[in-house]
Amino acid sequence: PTAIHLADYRPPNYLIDEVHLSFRLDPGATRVISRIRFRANPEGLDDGNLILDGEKLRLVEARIDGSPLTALDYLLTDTHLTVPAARLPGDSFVWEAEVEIAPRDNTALEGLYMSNGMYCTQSEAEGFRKITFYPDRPDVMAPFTVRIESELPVLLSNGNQTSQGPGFAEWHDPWPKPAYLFALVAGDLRPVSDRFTTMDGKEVALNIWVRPGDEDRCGYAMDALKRSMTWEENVYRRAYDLDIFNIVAVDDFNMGAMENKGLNIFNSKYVLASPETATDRDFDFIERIIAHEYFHNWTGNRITCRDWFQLCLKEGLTVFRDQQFTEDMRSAPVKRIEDVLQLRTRQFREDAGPLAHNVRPDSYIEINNFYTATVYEKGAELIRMLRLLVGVEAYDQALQLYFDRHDGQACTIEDWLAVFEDVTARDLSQFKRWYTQAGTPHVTVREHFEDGTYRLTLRQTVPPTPDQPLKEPAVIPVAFGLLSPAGIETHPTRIIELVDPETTIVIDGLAERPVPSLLRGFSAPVILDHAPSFEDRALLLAHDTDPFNRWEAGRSLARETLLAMLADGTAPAPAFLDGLARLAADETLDADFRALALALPSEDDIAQGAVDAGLVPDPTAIHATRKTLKETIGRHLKPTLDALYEAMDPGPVYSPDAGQSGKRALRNAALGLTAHLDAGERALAHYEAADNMTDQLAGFGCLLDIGDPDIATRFHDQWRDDRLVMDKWFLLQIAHAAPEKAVALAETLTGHPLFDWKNPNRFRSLVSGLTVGNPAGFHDPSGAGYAFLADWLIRLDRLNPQTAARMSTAFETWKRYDADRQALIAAELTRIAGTDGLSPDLSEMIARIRA
Ligand code: BAL
Ligand code: ZN
Repeated sequence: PTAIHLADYRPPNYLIDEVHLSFRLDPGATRVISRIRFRANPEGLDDGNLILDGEKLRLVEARIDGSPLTALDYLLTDTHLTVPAARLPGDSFVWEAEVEIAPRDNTALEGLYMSNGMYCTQSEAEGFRKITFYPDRPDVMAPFTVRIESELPVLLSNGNQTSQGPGFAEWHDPWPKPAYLFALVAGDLRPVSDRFTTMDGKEVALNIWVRPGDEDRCGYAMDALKRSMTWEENVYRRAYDLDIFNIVAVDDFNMGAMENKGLNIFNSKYVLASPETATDRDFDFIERIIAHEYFHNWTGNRITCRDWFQLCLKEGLTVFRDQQFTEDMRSAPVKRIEDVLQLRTRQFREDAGPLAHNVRPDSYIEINNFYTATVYEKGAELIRMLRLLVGVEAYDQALQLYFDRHDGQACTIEDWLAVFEDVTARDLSQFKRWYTQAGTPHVTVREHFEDGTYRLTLRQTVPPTPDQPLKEPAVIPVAFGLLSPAGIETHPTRIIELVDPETTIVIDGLAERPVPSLLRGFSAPVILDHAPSFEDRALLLAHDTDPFNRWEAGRSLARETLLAMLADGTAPAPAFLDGLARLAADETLDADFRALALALPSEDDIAQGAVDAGLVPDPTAIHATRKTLKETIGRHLKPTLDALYEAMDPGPVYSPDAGQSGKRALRNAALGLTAHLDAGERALAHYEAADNMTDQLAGFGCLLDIGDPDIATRFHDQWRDDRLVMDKWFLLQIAHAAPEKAVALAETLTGHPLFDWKNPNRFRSLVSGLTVGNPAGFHDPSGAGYAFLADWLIRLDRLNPQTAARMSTAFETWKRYDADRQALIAAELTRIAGTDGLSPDLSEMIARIRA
C-alpha cells in the first residue's frame, strides 16, 4: 500500500443528490441494492471517470440509467470500480448495483458485521466501501433512504423511520451526510425510551437499544444524553434535528462509540452501568462519551471534514466540547487535572517517539492508525488555547459563524481558522503551526530578581520529530501569576503570548523575590523546563490560587522524590511527606482533588521523567521504587489516612455523582496506601462490605497486591456471567501481578474459557493488563513480555487489523530503554514485519515504530 498525501487532495468528479439502499439481511449472503443519483462536480478532474470504492464485495449486477453494465464497461480491482467517462451517459445519471456480502465472516468489525446474532455497522473511516460501491470519502454528502428486510424484530438506520411492517423497515435521513456516518442495526433488542423537547419545541424520541436483560443498566446513559442535549442548547445554542435519536449498545466494537447520524452505536462498556457492575470511573466515561457522540451531531455531522487529514476538525473540537461539558457537570479543576494526566500519559508519549505526527497529518497509509491522542487530545488543547487567546465572547461568536457559514459542508482547518480570523481580525497563520508541526514544545524558564525587579525569560523550542528536523516558533499562551514568599498572590493571572523564540517579562516594584505560578490551568500543551526550589514548590502546593498548579507542584515533588530514590536511594524528604499529609487532611479542598494529589505518578510517567533527566529507565527498579514510596507514604500518613478512611464514607445510597465519587476516591486512596500495614485485613473487609463495583475493585486491587491466594477465584465465581465485569477481572489480575509473574499469568489467562480473543474489549483487557497495567512485567528482562505481545498481534492481525495496529503502540517507547531491551524489542518488531500477509494497518505501525 502507498501513502496518501494531503497535498494530493482533489475534489471528487461526481457529487450525489440522493442515495437509496436496500438490504436483504442474511449472515452469509446479505444482498445490498444501491440506487445513487450522481451529478458531475464542476470542480472535478477533466477525465470525468466515475470512481467508486469497493472492497470484499461480490458484484451481482450494475446498471447505469437502467442499462446493465458488462465487464467491458468498467474496471474492477480489489479496491475500486471505475467507469470511464466514455461509458457514462452524461453529467447526471443513476447508478444501480446489487452486491453480496457476508457479515458473519466479517471479523475486522468494519463495514456490516455480526455481534451476538445482531447485525451492526462501523463505517468510519472507510468501512462503507465494504458495504457497497460508493465514493467513500467525506466530501461527498447525500441524503440517504434505507430499506432493511429481515425477520429480526428491530431494524434501525439513520434519520427518521418512514415505514415499517412485517419483515421490513424504511428510514430516511434528510440531512446530507458522508458515507462514514451511515449505520444499520438489526437484532433482537429492547428499548429503554424517553423524550426530549428541544429549545425549538421539537419533540424527540430517545431510545437506547440493548440486549434483553440489560435494560436496567441504561439509566445513567439516558440521563447523560438528556443533560448533553440541554447543555449544548444552553452553551452552543445548537438543537437536535431529527424526530428520533437512537443509541445501540454492541459488545463487539473496535472503538468506544460512533456518532452515526441519529443512530449512535456504542461499545456496550460505554452505555451499560449499574452501581454493582460499573465503577465511578465507568460512569464518568459513559457521561463523557454519550456527550461526545451527541455533540458530533453539529461538530462532525452537520459540518464534516473535507478529507481524513482534517480529522481533528471534528475530533479535537468535539473532545474540547465534551471536556467543557464535564467541567460544568463535575469539578472543573479535577477534570482539567485528569485531562492533563491523560494528555501527558498518551499524547506526550506519542509526540516524543517514532509515531509523532501533526495534529493535522500530512500523509497516511491507513487512516485508522490516525485516530490518536494527538488528533483527539492535542487537537482539543488547540481549541482550548484558541479560546484563551481570543477570549470567551469571540470564541462564541466564531463558533456561531462556523455553524452558520459551514452547515452542510465538508470543511478544512483553514475554514475553521478563518472564522476566528473574521471575528477577531487576528492573523492566525503562526497559530496554525500547532496543526502542522509535530512534537511537544518545551518552554525553558529563567528567572532573575534584583533591586525589586523580577525578570522572567521564557524560551520555546520544539524537538525534531520524524520528517520534521526544524520547527518554527508557535503561539504559546502562558497563564501566570506571582505569589509572595508568604504565599499571598500579589499578581493575579495574566496571559503572556509567546510568539518569538524568547520572551522576557519584567515586573518592577517588588518588595521580595516572588514565586511564579506558571502555565496555570495548563494553558498550553507544552513541557515547562523549570526547576523551582523545593521550598517554592511546597509554597505553591500550599498556597497557589490556581488548583491545577497546586496539584502540579505536588506532582513534581513526587516525581523528583521518586527520581532521587531511584538514583541513589535518597529517602523521601519529611517536608514532602508532611506537605502531602496536610493536603490530604485539608477539608477546604474537594475530596476528589485530594485523591488526585495522593496518587503517585504512574510507572510510565516515572520512566519518561527518567528520560527527561537524561537517564535510561529501568522498569524493574521503577516498580520497586514506586512501591517503596507508596509504602513509606502509607506509614508516614497512617493516622491521617485512617481518619480519612472513616470520614469519607459516602453513605448508604450509591450515586455516581462528583461528590460521592470524590469521597470514594479519597477513601479508596487511603485504603490503597495503607492496605499492606495490616496484611490486607481492612482491604478484605472493604471488599466484602462493598455494595458497588468501585469499592469492590479497590479492595480487589489491594488484595491482589498483597498476594491473597483466593481473591481472584472469589471474584471470578461471583462475576463469571457478567462480560463487562469479567473484562476487569482479566485486566486487574495481570496489572497487579508481581512483575516476574505477570507474563506467565497473562499466558495462562489466554487459555481461560472466557478469554474470547475475537472480542476487542476482552483482548484489550488481557493484553493491556500487561502492556499498560504492568510495565515492569511487560519489560521483563527476559523479553517474554515482548514475545507475548508480538505473538498476539500477529494472531489478531489476521482477524482484526485495526485493533492489532492500535495495540502495537505498546512498543512505541522502545528507544527509551537499555540496549538489551532494545535488541529484544527490535527482534520482535522484525518478526512482526516479516510475517506473511500482514495488514496495511499493522505493517504501517510497525514500520513507523521501527524507523
Ligand atoms: N468518530 C469516531 C468515534 C468518535 O470519535 O466519536
Ligand atoms: Zn469523536
